Amino acid sequence: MQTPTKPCGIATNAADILGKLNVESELFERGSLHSRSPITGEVIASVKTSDNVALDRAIAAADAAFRRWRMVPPPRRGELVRLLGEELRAAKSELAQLVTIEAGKIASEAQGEVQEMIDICDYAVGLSRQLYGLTIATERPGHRMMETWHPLGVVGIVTSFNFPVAVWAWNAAIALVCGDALVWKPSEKTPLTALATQALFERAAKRFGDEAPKGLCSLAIGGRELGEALVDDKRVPLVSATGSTAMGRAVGPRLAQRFARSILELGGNNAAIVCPSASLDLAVRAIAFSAMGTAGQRCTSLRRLIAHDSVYDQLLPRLHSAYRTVAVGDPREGKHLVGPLIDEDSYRRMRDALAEARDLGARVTGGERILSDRWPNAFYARPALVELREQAAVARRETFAPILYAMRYRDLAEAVAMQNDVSHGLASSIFTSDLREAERFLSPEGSDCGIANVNIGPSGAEIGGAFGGEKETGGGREAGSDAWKAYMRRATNTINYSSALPLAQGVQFDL
Ligand code: UN1
Repeated sequence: MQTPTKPCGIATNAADILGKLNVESELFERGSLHSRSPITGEVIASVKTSDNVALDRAIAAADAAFRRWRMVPPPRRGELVRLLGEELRAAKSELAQLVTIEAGKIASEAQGEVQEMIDICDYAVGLSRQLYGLTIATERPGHRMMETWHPLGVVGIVTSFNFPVAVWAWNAAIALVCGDALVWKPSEKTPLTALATQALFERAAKRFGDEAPKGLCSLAIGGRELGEALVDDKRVPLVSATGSTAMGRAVGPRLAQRFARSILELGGNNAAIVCPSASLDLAVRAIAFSAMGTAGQRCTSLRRLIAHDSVYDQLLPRLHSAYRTVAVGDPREGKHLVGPLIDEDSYRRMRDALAEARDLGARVTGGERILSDRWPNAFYARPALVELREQAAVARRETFAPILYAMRYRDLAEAVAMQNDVSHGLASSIFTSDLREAERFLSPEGSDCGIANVNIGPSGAEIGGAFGGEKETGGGREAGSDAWKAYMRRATNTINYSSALPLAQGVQFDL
């Protein structure tokens, strides 16, 4: 294993940023988890991991913190999140640089990720005054019935490398105003951004004062076993986990076994349908961003293009030209729109999928590895466009890389059936100027995904809506709308203000 001997430019930069954010250097200099930058493939830090004893302590502290935090009035809890938002605004540029260094995102997307954290904090501050329940009509005279939402407990948050900090924020900002405490296990591939985010939270908590109990939010850095210990801990009533479907398949039943709740945000195999009336100028731009952006490493990335027979031959040449010319390279350089894949495994999976498509006789362009002479341990690939005659197994599987499978359709029902004929159900889109087609796509017989868009691509959702998907995407919802309800428990209260005791359903029980 390569260890950081002499600091190179990028390592120094990561260390500088962590230093500025007051992360103690011993946390990232002498540990056993080697964080690599996908930009160069080199080790940039050696992070201290938590063992099960440390995790146990963190959960116990969070549980104790929860017992105090749940009694702090929600708008006061919102104030802590408002301060977190301020810290994030002040450190936006540094945290975004760290996202670039550790996850390989281009600067604009890394800043967008931090902006998403700020947005959810703002949203959660407003939400802290809107955690309402209903007042419900009762059949009994002199009675009132209502529901109350109470804090739930310690929430375990498991995040993935591709949105190393925003996904934490979607969960943390909402859970905190809901009165919960948190223990966060970030991806092993992105511990530095997690350390930085934790430091920003601690700054906010310090400014907030003693009302924020110690241990309210903590970080557990480690691998799969640590994640399993978090998932199995009875003191954790909810785990929100983002990652692969395989991970969700392991985590879901373990949580169900102990009747804990889960919010699962797993993979996606997202499609775009391009109809005869679509604006192709708009479609080309939207497809390029959602299929090539973030090097195809969003769970919402566009992976399948289903274009009408009458537009396919106009659309494909324009996409080929975009794929040929898109600038791939060091994400720190502003001219590049596509950065590296996260690691070698990811590149191998991309290469294998393309080989499988070639074996089927598909026309494959792109997909070559580049810049390996400059950075032998980094994995940059040209985005690949694959023209398929039919929706083969390779296209029905999620490969977390910039591969777009293009296929033709003749009528909309066929296109919608193709779009839905995959195991995932996260995001989808249709490009059309025909109102009937758009509405059919959004109707109950249309897209079966949690996100269905018209004239925009499937990726790049705002935080105001509930985010998540159906089928093997896991069914969880995070961020806006009423996703907050998953972080609280509901009590139905019936209050008798009369002096009689009428029983519901007309039951008589006279002593
Ligand atoms: C993810 O890839 O895990 O909708 C989240 C989007 C982003 C979030 C993606 N706002 O593309």
